Amino acid sequence: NENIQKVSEAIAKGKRKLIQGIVQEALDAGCDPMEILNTGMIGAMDAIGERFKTGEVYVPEMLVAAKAMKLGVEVLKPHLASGDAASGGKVLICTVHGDLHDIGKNLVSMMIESAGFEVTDLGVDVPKDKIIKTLQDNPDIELVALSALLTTTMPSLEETVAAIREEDSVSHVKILIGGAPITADFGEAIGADAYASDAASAVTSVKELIA
Ligand code: B1M
Repeated sequence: NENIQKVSEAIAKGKRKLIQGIVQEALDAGCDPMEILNTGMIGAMDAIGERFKTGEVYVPEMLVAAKAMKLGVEVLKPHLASGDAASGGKVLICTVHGDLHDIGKNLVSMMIESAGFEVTDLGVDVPKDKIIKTLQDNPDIELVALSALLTTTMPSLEETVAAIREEDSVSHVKILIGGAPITADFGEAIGADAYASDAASAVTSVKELIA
């Protein structure tokens, strides 16, 4: 599809001024919002990640692509909301300590929120102590959603889960984890309640765990 292709190119080239118009055009042409997101945007991010790995592009290129994607998601957001609002349980979300990647976390947050849950987002690079303090200050939070995008921050994710489990006042809170290097096996090994591979399955997991 030509419109999706255009979205993909605009993300890959970091066209911050053009991306919103291009996404709107794709929507106007009748493209499925999930396809624009998955094929157009996430596909382009995967491609830029590959080019980074092979040394064809550097961190600044990843950064402008990320900025373009964020702008594009703003246009997509109202179209991604799922209709069936759920219980309204409370969820805490963040990217773990040492990790600055937030696009996936933001998508997960957005989808959980639009499914009817109340989401508190602590942002990126969040130390475990801050997570525990927030859970203690907000005893009605039923689930914490942790994102990690780097193999080097998987230990940080593991430490965060362990710290939550070891602190009696918050150990009952359900834990959902995800992010590109994370697997279901890893989740099981570190004692998380669930693993989700993408934003849509994160919503399914949250519903199963606390709705
Ligand atoms: Co970075 N980066 N990055 N980066 N970056 C990756 C992750 C990498 C795979 C690229 C590569 O080499 N191919 C690689 C990691 C390699 C590894 O660990 N094995 C990498 C690296 C190495 C780095 C640096 C170390 C580079 C450097 O400085 N030398 C550095 C680390 C900084 C840090 O965090 N301390 C770094 C920096 C950056 C930028 C800041 C420039 C930028 C991030 C900007 C931002 O987020 N605001 C960036 C980007 C953009 C990427 C890539 C290209 C794209 C990430 C992205 O946004 N994808 C990425 C390559 C790639 O992912 N293919 C890469 C789109 C997003 C929607 O997908 O986040 O996977 P994702 O989220 C998905 C799922 O994973 C899942 O749902 C989402 C939707 O489907 N999901 C969850 C995510 N969280 C979830 C939580 C859940 C459930 C599901 O429940 C709680």
